[in-house]
Amino acid sequence: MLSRLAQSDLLRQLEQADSFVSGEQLSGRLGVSRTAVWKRIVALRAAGYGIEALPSRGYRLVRRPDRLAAEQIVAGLPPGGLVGQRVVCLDETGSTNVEAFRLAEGGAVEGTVVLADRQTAGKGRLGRRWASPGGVNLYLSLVLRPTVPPYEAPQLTFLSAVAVARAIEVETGLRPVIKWPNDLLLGRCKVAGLLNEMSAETDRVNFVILGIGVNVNMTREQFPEDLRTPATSLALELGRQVGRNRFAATLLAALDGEYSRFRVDGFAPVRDDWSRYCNAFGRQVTVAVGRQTLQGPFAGIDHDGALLLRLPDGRLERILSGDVSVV
Ligand code: BT5
Repeated sequence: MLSRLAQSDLLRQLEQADSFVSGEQLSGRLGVSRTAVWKRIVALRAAGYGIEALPSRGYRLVRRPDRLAAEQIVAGLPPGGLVGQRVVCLDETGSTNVEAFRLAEGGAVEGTVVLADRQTAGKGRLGRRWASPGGVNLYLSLVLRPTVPPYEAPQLTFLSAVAVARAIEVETGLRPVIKWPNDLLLGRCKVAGLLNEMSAETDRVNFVILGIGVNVNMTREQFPEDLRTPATSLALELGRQVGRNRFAATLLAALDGEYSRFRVDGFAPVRDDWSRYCNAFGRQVTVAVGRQTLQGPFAGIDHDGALLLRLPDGRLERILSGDVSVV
């Protein structure tokens, strides 16, 4: 069995070439024999790639499979990043968060990413479900091992929200809005959700799992009927399909950029970026916190990610978790 890395090296060469690349050029660039190049071509074809081979001219990529493919995602990543050092792509799993948690407990390196084509028990927050049909969306979980105290770990939710918003903008030109703390909306409809989980001791984080679900090509009929908020997908908004592997690579690159900046400069720049995607400033919001409902103008987020709500008596209330709706 050929390694994914070997396959993605070859794929990168084929992707970068406009036309045919000779077997000799490929073997030179990859530093392997022509027989080894041929074996990789065979493996890529088995994975669904259409690769034309002409004895006089070499090889040419003519078709990419529509399935989620680790080698295609890795080939789309800038080299040297931390996020995506290991990419695990599954056809089906209960929840990528559960799978990533298991890998992290077993010592998976920081930057490990688990994706699944479909989830049979996709998790939302507070025991809610995330609709996860196959063949259309992204369900992705990233293992991070930040050296921050546990109370700062929720800051990473903001980091992932900014990365998803950025990836949507770059890949589609659409302008997403972030709703505190973990929803991404297009118009008033939810297009992505985040579920971050953590393993920690009293004073240190062992690891954080950033769980991200993006509705990429989901059709109207695939949404459950009993949604809490109206929902949409990138394809429904654009009127065309969006390549999942390419979107995943753009998202992982954005996560990598945000995380490396977070490690150097801390939360402040993340908070600034997050604020630019948030349209709730000054608007009346209600926040359901447990059984209590609070209402007031949205006054931003605090240095640690807490939502700031101006109460009728003028006090600023800090809220660490809850469900927000803009009135
Ligand atoms: C979330 O929860 O928004 C977090 C969703 C996180 C999903 C990812 S997928 C990869 C990783 N692995 C997992 O198992 N989970 C993460 P919450 O704010 O609680 O929203 C859940 C609510 O959104 C549900 O109760 C539904 O009303 C609605 N919903 C369910 N599926 C949806 C979908 N695909 N698109 C939009 N809304 C949905």
